[in-house]
Amino acid sequence: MLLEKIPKVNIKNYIILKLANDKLDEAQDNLLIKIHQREIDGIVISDFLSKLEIKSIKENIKSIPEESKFEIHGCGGFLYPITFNQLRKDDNYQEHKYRYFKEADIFSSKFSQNFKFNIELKLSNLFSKLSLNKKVIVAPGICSGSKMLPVTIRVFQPGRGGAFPHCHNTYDEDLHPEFVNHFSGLMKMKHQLSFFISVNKPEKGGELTLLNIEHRDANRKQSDFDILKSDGSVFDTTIEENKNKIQLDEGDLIIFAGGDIWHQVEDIEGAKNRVTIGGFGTFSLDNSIFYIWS
Ligand SMILES: O=C(O)CCC(=O)C(=O)O
Ligand SMILES: [Fe+2]
Repeated sequence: MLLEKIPKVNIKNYIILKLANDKLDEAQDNLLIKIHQREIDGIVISDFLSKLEIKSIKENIKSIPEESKFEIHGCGGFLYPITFNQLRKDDNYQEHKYRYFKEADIFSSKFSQNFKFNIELKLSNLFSKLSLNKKVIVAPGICSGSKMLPVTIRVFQPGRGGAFPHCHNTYDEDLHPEFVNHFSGLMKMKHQLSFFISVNKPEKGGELTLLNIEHRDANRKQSDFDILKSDGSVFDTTIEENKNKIQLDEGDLIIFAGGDIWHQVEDIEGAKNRVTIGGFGTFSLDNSIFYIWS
């Protein structure tokens, strides 16, 4: 199918294509490369997970042990397991690294089996289709023989502020050099893609907002909500004109240029939590593999 023929999500400043999961074979294009090279900005795959698969994840989330929940600063929610974002160059690095790989083992061997379907396999098949049959591999871990997590579960509570603005191209400044070296020897860390599936849709709010600003124009923040542009001015992330909001239905997956585009999660309203499951992906240095991790 020609790119121009694929329907788009209706937002102002970015091109996000929308494809139904059962129409994927018609796309016949390396859409992941097109996002990576920014010919397009993202894709929504509607009904990527069935109602039954969503139900099974929701059930499973209830059995997450309290001590394995990793609290997210600022939004009152938690992650399961701990994510690679916590492998930072701070005093907690060794502790977080130990916890990450221990939990990654448990997640792969026990927790994700309880889903009653293989989420890793489903994602690999999807990303392979979207890249004209590239090999899709969960990135190897830092310790020999270990593997990164393929996905993490993110639970955000209503009225706690969503997720602060960020873009993932800035991560090599925050992550521990051991980890940055490991990853940058394998893959193109800059311009990495983000993906997630909506598992529990909030009653209102909780949209993914793509801000009208990219890493090339601003590579750091001034405060939780303010992004400092390279020209010294401040980009206001709270005004509506600066936002492109995307709301997913349960079972839909989005993949977007989260390395380049500054983005945030809007505050959640109503009684329901916002639950997503997702990770990150990029090409190997020689472009032969699409690596995923979380
Ligand atoms: O809603 C989510 O799961 C995370 C959104 C995000 O910041 C990302 O996918 O990079
Ligand atoms: Fe993100």
